[in-house]
Amino acid sequence: MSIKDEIFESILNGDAKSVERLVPQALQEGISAESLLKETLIPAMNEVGARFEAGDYYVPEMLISARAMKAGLGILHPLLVAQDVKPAGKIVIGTVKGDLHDIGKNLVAIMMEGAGFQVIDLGADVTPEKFIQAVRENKADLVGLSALLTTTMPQMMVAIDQIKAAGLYDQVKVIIGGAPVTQAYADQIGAHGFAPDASAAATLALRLIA
Ligand code: B1M
Repeated sequence: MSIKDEIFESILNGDAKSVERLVPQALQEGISAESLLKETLIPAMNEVGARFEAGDYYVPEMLISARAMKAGLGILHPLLVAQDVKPAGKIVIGTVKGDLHDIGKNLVAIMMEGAGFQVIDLGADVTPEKFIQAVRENKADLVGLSALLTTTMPQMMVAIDQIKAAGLYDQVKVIIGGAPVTQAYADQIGAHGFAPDASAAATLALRLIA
């Protein structure tokens, strides 16, 4: 079994300790952080999702796999973020109210940092009021909303409507993303942009503030 396969299996088994041991070993063997992320960590979480959908995994399995994924991400984080970059702008980011999925959002935050943004990460289950408060306090240029559930997607619209009502819509660009989110949905709810993945989100953010 290759080391990448071992990491993949460790995430499926929720074995964070092995992930913590194997990821640095893989890096030492010359495998890049980006390829570990794109070819191993993310596909492993997709497989976890497929197993959950098939009824082979339940919420506890998803949770421990998510912990193992986060352990790997934590090791890759400094390698994915460029050092000594002048701040390109400020982004307030979070997963919307009612939604606890934060791995994709964390990845977007890492890529934003890598692109030179100062990231104010509000975590998961974030109310529109918290987004608005953070935009005001930090004079943010962008707001990033993440949602992984079809049932929490409408919270993106609620957040955008409240950003409009607070008179901030002309000052901040709102970008949205997450597995069920589409460009059509972004257009429908008045987001300034949609990105399908974390790297695209960073590129979009740079374009929107240019
Ligand atoms: Co949940 N879950 N989950 N889960 N979970 C999904 C999302 C699901 C698709 C699984 C499935 O059925 N196949 C399904 C949603 C179905 C739907 O709505 N259509 C689901 C469900 C049903 C649930 C619960 C309701 C289960 C239950 O309790 N019965 C429950 C809901 C809890 C809640 O939020 N209120 C639940 C709970 C959980 C855990 C807590 C156990 C755990 C989350 C732990 C955590 O995040 N800390 C969990 C997990 C791990 C998953 C799966 C397996 C993996 C998600 C993930 O981390 N993916 C997921 C299945 C799947 O997605 N394949 C699933 C890896 C990550 C890198 O990808 O988040 O898509 P992703 O992010 C990508 C892009 O989407 C994009 O960039 C990222 C990287 O490239 N992106 C953005 C994300 N945000 C962005 C923002 C942007 C731009 C791009 O701009 C701002």
